[in-house]
Amino acid sequence: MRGVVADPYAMLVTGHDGDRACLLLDDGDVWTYADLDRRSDELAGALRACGVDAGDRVVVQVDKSADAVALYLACLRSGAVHVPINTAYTTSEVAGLVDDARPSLFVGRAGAPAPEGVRAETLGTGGDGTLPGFASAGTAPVPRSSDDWAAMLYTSGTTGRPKGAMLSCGNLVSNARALVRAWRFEPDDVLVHVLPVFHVHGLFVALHCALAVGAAVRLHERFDVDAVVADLSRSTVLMGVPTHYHRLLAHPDLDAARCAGMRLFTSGSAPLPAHEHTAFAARTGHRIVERYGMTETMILTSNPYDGDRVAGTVGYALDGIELRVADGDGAPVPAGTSGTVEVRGPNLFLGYWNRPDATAAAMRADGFFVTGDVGHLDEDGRLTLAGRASDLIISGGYNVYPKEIELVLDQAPGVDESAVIGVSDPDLGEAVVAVVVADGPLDEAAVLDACEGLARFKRPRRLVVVDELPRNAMGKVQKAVLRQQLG
Ligand code: MLC
Ligand code: AMP
Repeated sequence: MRGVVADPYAMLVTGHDGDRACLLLDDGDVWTYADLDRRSDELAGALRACGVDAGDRVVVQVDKSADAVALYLACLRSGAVHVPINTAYTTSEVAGLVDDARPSLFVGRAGAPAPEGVRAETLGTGGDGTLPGFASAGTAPVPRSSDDWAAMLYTSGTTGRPKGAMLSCGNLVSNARALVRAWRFEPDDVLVHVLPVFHVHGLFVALHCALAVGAAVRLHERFDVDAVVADLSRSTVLMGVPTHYHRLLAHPDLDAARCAGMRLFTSGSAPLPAHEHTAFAARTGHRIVERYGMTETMILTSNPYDGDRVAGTVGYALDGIELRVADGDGAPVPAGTSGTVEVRGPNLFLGYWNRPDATAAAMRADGFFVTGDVGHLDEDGRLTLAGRASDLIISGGYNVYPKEIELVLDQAPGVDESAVIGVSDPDLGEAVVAVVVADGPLDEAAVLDACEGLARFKRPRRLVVVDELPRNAMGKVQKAVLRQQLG
């Protein structure tokens, strides 16, 4: 693939008629494709003025806005590496990521504390940012090929230490093309965009599918269920996590008439409960297309656009992606047998930043990546996921790594040891619960205070004190037992 032209910026922006509507904003403002190109050009000029060269990393922690989209595109345009991070991360979490990424520039929110040791600017929502603006920078887009590094998204492992997954221009372009084909995107589509733009789902899957065909995006700055229901009658596509569908189903105005112009609802990032799939179909007449993806691999499988959309399954491998379910040695297991999902194709990331050990540990000799997800294939290649090899918690579509929280809890006053698990939650899918063994009198408020350095979505919703943690013969904490007891 080396040297093959793969230009995400051209695919997303300049490949379309500049007069077409591109971003439809909450305040009624409309950005055309020409507007988006102009603003991305200005921001590319600003990046250059801040000393950012091609290949440099730009860590971005900004609120969702049209400018945030343009800043991502400015990175693509100037050959810089876009490193978006969760807006919920605390100062200490941001410092850790900046330390790891070693960016040339950090772009944060106006008024938010800046990390140390790096040039820091802000992107304002109303022209109040410090990132220098240029009327027209006239920066020619840097030519890109498929192996060029485009973006880095942080994801953790069982150690709880975040790793930067390096994604290439080829990853972005090939996955967008495969999804556009699979989901039949057309220029007349109008996508309701409710996802954050710091994860694969909102940034690449949702945004790319629409922009790759010159369609329009209704950019919701946050998920407001009333605003989303109102938009359904003037849009064609919605992509969400299961929590979004759970909240839509609780809305009294969700019905088939309102969804008459919609042609596609997709769900992913976490398992969609089969009963919600059924309830949504009964209410709206639409069967949600559930798909499966991962930061390191982009989207891997999808239920079919035509054909059976089976609740509780994640469908078939996308065009060009090889998928197998294998045993512990990477040998494929027969259909119907459970194993680990492994994948190979143009969607596969470049590796973990500065972590050749972690990259090697996740790869088979024949180039397959071991996802860590457990499932089985049917005779006809349809994948059903059954769980994960690791004890990763997915809460509202955000990944929470128990180890990271356990390390904090173990330092809290009065805590001897801890185990963090996800318990079933109707809204979030899984909610974070901390199980602790005390080594003296335990002040629960003090224990929760010790978690202040963690983003709020990671903090335990419940604290359970036990005399001892259940362990197997090897001494390993049996989280499945805890989940069963507390779920
Ligand atoms: C917010 N809160 C959460 C939470 N999101 N708590 C647990 N889990 C979550 N996911 C908490 C906040 O800390 C706050 O708590 C309170 O809820 C209200 O915050 P909010 O910002 O107003 O929440 P809300 O808008 O309701 O957010 C819920 C949500 C959001 C579902 C809209 O979590 C979301 O956008 N999730 C999508 C995640 C996503 O894009 N995942 C894709 C990963 S990519 P407090 O204590 O302050 O009151 C990937 C690959 C693939 O996995 O396949 O797609
Ligand atoms: P992330 O590391 O944030 O990219 O999260 C990827 C993980 O989300 C995958 O490894 C799966 O465990 C999970 N995931 C994504 N889509 C689905 C889905 N449709 N059903 C079940 N799990 C999913």
